[in-house]
This record gives sequence, structure tokens and C-alpha cells, in this order.
Amino acid sequence: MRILLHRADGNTAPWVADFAQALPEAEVVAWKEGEAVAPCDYAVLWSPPAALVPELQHVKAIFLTGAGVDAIMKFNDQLPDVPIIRLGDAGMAVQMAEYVLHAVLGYYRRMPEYEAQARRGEWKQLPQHRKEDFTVGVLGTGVLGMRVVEALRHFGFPVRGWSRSAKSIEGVASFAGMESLDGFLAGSRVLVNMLPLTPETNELLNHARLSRLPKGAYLVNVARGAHIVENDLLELVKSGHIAGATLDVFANEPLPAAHPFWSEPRITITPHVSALTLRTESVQQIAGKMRALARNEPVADVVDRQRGY
Ligand code: NDP
Ligand code: OXD
Repeated sequence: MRILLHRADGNTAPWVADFAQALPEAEVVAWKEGEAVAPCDYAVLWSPPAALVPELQHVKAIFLTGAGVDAIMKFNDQLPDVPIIRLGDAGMAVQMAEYVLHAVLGYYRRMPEYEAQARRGEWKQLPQHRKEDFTVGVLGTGVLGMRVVEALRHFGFPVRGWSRSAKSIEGVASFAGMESLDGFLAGSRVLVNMLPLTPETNELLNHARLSRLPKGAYLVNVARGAHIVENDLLELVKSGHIAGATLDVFANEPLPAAHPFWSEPRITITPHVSALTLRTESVQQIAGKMRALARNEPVADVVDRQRGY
């Protein structure tokens, strides 16, 4: 078995070593631009450069070392008709739950306000928010979104979820489809974005939709920057309609130094770290799926190329 490996960060050695341990029979070839590669059975990559795409013509499956598939789907019509298999959790779901809970609890317990007071040396107790006024709306109740929903429920937040297909999730008000989006937004005091980036969800959160959120709402975006029209968000934060935003992802990453988000105190910025790929878990999961494919068994987490996620 030959595996073609690409890492955007160039840090291939530990991945090659882990695959060698998990699949001793495999030869792992790290892709280098300009170097010829003998045909491989599988590719393991996440955000491939265009120059790598022709090398994928002979593989039997493409494995992604991430959960999002937008970076490969932009080459969809150049890819062979083989399964594209994303990571299914592999340690990312609990990280997402930690990140989102941290942000939601911070807003609920008024931490940004207390931090601002502390900087002014001001000792003042603010009225506590009530959970019943703090409904959290989760856009996308998939592999990662469901773990976030569970964590929010555990802390007693009223939760609503929005998905493409209708769902019944215990204790969660479920909304499905575009026609239900405005109503979903109107009742979400905190909006958490966990959608995949597809042509339907690109720039979904524009001025009109973000304005549907109740005044004083909060936004947490851990999915993709392109889901949000950034200038529209900035305007709504400056007007106070949106009281605060925690953003892990941006239309352009790294976020450019001159971007106005950096100087807006009500926007918290992290550098795309809400759920990191864990190498050991990921290699184990991918190696297991390669073995299953070799036995002609079905594997989970195959991307629906029609739907785009
Ligand atoms: P899934 O594919 O498992 O779930 C996607 C969810 O979004 C599903 O509930 C799906 O609905 C819903 N959805 C998709 N399209 C639409 C639509 N047009 N209208 C309504 N709902 C829609 O994704 P994951 O939960 O695994 O991951 C979500 C995203 O998180 C990834 O795509 C990635 O972009 C991002 N991510 C970010 C990371 C970071 O560090 N910042 C790390 C990992 C992932 P249905 O259930 O009906 O199919
Ligand atoms: C992913 C990501 O999609 O890291 O896995 O953003």
C-alpha cells in the first residue's frame, strides 16, 4: 500500500512515523512540489495546493486530516470519482465543546464587563443573567455541533439547533431549512456557527440575517470566516445590536494586521484553534478506515459530494 501525504505546515516526519507504526505494510510518500510521485493507493491531506491535485488521479480514496471539506471541494470537478473521507471527531468534538462553552459561559456570567470594570479598578456587582433569557442557537448539528449541543444542555442552557434535514433531538428546539432560519435567529441570544462552508452557507450571516438576532445578542464563529459578511458584523457590533463576538475563523487567515476586528474590543479573536487536529487519534482513525476499505467494508464520514459536506 502506498500513501501520498501532504501537510501544509511541512511537518511531515511525525505523520510518516505514526503511519509507519499503524500500517507497517504501507509506504508513506511525503509530497514535494516538482518531485515525480509513483501512483499511490490513498492520499492523506487537508488543504492541498493546486499542483498536488493531478497526483490524485489514481488514488482509491482521499482522506482529510480535518473535519471541514471546503478546501478540497473547491477542486471537486478535478478529483477522481473516489470517496473523500473527512475526520469524524477524532478528538475534535470535545475541543469544540470546550471552546464554545468557554465563550458562552463568559458572556452569560458577564466576564467581558467584569474584565472592563477591573481594568478601571471598579468594584460593582452586575445583575445576573437568567438562563431562560440565554437561549443558544447552534447552526449545524453535525458531528461537532452535536457535542456542543450536549455540553450546553449539561449546563442548563435552552438550546435550539438548525440543520438542513429535520431532526428530533431530546431537549432541543430543532429548526430545519432556510425557511425556518429567521425564526431560529430571532430566538437565539447567543448564535454559535458550526456549519460547513458550501455555496448555500457562504456569506449566510449577512446584515439582514444578523439583524434578526435579538438586540444584545452574542456570536461565536468556529466554522469558517466566509460564513459571515465581516463588515456587516462589524457594523452591528459597533451599533451595539451585537454585544460581542468570539471569532476563531476569518475570511482571510491569518487575519491581516490592518483588519478592523483587531481594534474592536467587543470582538475576541483566536487563530483557528477551536478544534485542532490531533495526530495520534487522526492517524489511528484513518489507518482503521484504510484497513476497512481494503476488506471492502463501508467506512464512516464519507463526504457527500453533491451536498458539498
Ligand atoms: P458536519 O458535516 O458533521 O455537520 C454539518 C451540519 O450543518 C449538519 O447538521 C448539516 O445539516 C448542517 N448544514 C449543512 N448545510 C446546511 C444548510 N444549507 N442549511 C442548514 N444546515 C446545514 O460538520 P461538523 O460538525 O463535523 O463540522 C462543522 C464545521 O466545523 C466544519 O465544516 C468546519 O468548517 C468547522 N471546523 C472548524 C474547526 C476549527 O478549528 N475552527 C475545526 C473543525 C471543524 P444535516 O444534519 O441536515 O446534514
Ligand atoms: C477543520 C479545521 O475543518 O481545522 O478540521 O478547520
